[in-house]
Amino acid sequence: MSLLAPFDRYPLTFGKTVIEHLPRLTDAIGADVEFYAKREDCNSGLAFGGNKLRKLEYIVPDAIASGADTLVSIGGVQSNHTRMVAATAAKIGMKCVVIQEKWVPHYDAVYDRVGNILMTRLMGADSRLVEDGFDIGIRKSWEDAIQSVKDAGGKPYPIPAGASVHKYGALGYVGFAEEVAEQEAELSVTFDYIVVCVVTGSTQGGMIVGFAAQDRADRVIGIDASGTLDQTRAQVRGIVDNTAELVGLGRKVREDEIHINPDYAYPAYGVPSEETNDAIRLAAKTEAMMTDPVYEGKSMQGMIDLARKGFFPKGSKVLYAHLGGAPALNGYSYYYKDG
Ligand code: 5PA
Repeated sequence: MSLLAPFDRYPLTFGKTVIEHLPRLTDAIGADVEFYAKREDCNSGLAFGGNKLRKLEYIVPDAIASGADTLVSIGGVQSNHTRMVAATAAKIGMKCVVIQEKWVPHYDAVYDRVGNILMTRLMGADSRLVEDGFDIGIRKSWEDAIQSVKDAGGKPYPIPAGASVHKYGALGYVGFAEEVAEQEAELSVTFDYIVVCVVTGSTQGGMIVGFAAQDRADRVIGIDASGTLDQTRAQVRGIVDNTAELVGLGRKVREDEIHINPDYAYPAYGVPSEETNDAIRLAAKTEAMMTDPVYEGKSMQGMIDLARKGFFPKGSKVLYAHLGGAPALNGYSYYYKDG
């Protein structure tokens, strides 16, 4: 039985996400390892979708039950998460306030006009730009936004960065693990590893709890894109413990089941390295699969590099969790003007 049976879910996605074989990327990597992608980036018709919608499906019932009229959240200028909160608010008929902090030292001329923030504004969210730098924790600017909704006579429903340190934030990705097991049976494949980008932690945290129920959480390879490893790891640990308790996993997840690789977050959160850009180009040229310079490009880079270094034993099947994020590419046009 599903660990999620006791929880309400408000559908925002199309249903099970496609698992796609990546034969040309597999050949180009040339490591005798077979690559597949689970396309969380194509999971919905709501404003280009992505991982946050799978999380928000388990948060919306609580938001509606609370009697709130405004979703309040936070992210960077090109946050995918705030785009998805704005989309959810539009879809369920609530108002939306999002704080967008200067998380990234990046100065493309139209960075605050295109991609995610453009869609966020189009969907009617009140998007407030503030100067604070990168931090995945609870921020004063977010608390001020919550207060401002109350002061105006509204009823806010707070959603933290990445929907991560929310009681129900990781349930969606517990469901991901169950879905993978069902699809493995349908497709007659077994994946030896799952590669996933990690920043605020509830995507990987949920997966760890879901795969722990199948005794293979140690096969979830998190690739850090935050550059603040200790804080991210502590946040994942907390999310795993709370979620394991919430779903009744029945045991504590061990430290060796939480795998986060810090080697690909350089030079900084939101700034791609030359190797990140090469990985983005390779996935685009071989599979027409778009990855972004903030998140998925870094996990793609990590997956390619780990494969070439022999981290995955020969013959392994590796599932890349593609979490979305491509709209941010528009904010980085200078890097890709020549492809
Ligand atoms: C994000 C997050 P977690 O935050 O759950 O660890 O997921 C990392 C991640 N891939 C991976 C994409 C495309 C993402 O958008 N994005 C944040 C945002 O504000 O968009 C929460 C940071």
